[in-house]
Amino acid sequence: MTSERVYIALGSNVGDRAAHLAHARARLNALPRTRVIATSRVEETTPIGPVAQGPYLNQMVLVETSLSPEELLAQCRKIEAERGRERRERWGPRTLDLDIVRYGSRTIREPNLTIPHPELPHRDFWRREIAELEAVSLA
Ligand code: PH2
Ligand code: MG
Ligand code: MG
Repeated sequence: MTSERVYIALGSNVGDRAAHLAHARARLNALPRTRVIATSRVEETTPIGPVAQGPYLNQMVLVETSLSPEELLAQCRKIEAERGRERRERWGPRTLDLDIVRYGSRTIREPNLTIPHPELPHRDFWRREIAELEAVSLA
């Protein structure tokens, strides 16, 4: 069974933000055929996009998994739901967001999943956090 290195971005700007991120890290590490290899530092970031909302805590997590992209996406949605995530307006405030940013070297263009994540070129903090994790995993 081959596993892939997958970068998952965590974000939260509602409620106990640090607790939501901690829940996501623990749940990702407990998924079948999956383990968390490294985590970036947590950063507080200014909200991006058209909706007025509070600041985010963001963090990048590097996992190794043999779940398929679709299986992993379904698990991420489940973890979001556990923290009361509601899908209302696009780009609006959220208790917990898990975005699959990179999945090995794969390119995926499905209606519900685009990899690499289309926002990657526009989010300096994601690129900074990935660079941090690449440094760790080469050490
Ligand atoms: N996520 C959004 C919308 N805006 N802004 C920041 N700073 N961080 C995010 O993770 C974020 C955002 C939609 O997913
Ligand atoms: Mg997002
Ligand atoms: Mg999302």
